[in-house]
Amino acid sequence: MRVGIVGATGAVGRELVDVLGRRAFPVTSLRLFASARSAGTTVKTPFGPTTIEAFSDAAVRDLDIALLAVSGDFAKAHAPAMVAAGVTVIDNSSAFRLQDDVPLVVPEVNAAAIGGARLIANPNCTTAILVVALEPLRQAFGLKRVIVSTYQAASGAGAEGMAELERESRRVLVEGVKPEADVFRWPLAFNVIPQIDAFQANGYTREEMKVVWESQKIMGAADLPISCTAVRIPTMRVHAEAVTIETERPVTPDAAREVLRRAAGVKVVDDPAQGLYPMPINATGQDDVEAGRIRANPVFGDCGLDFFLCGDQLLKGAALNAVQIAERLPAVARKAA
Ligand code: 2RA
Repeated sequence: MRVGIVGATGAVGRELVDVLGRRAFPVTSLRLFASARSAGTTVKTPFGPTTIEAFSDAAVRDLDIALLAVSGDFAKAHAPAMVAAGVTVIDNSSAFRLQDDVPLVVPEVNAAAIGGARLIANPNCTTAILVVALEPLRQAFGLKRVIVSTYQAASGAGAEGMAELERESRRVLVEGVKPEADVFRWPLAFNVIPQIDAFQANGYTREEMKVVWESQKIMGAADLPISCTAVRIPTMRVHAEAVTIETERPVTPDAAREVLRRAAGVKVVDDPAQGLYPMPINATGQDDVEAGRIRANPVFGDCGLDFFLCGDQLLKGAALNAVQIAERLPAVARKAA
């Protein structure tokens, strides 16, 4: 397949190159697109040295698959022309996620939604990490309600967010100076910020509402009540999520553990006596979402469960999920068969 990555120099773009390589995606040619500022630079890739090209609508017309790691506005402006030119587009932005005729896909949950679509949306990182664990529990026990609190890493704001956390930490520790924020609204080093994206009229942030709307769409559970509190914390690239569910049928921690052990994309790490539970330090660079601290929630009687998730925001939350979608495209799946 002739594959292109648009936004190739960002944190997700770079990760896409790696993921395509290590999953041996059937690439006949890989082209990397970025702004004119980065064009001309040659970078090493698993498919050989590749020179970054300036993006233009004409330049991407010959691709079979375009993986977009760009802003929503950029995706809205350019994805339709790519699709019209015959390119299959997998878009990492929020531009098309809630559009009825665009599948929003986490392959472990709703791969069938891809069908013959030529524009497929990759979910928000927080959503992807959540539903990969939530859907198997929903299938096994039913879900009545979901309450999530997130602990989101700097990488959610891209390479600039990661650089800002590093710079701020240095300023505090080495120079003893209170840092000033640029990418984030407030300094992130040695802080937590209970705001990710803009506030909505209902008092939730857009990030929190993305978790609600996107999870409902991916699981095909439009009426499932979900509440989310999204918080930025000073970690580098793993989002953690504390999840409480009320199930329709009784659930026990052992039964939930067994379901999650069998779930694709989930790794159960749950031996509190040994100090084993999901942590960003271990989930970094891992494809699977770690699940642990699985325990009964007494508020909901026999039907309550609490658990904790950690997932690499740049992998399952972005690049890995996008490549997993690409692997399920009919033309790619045919080649692999
Ligand atoms: C964040 N979920 O963590 C957003 C980015 N996709 O900021």
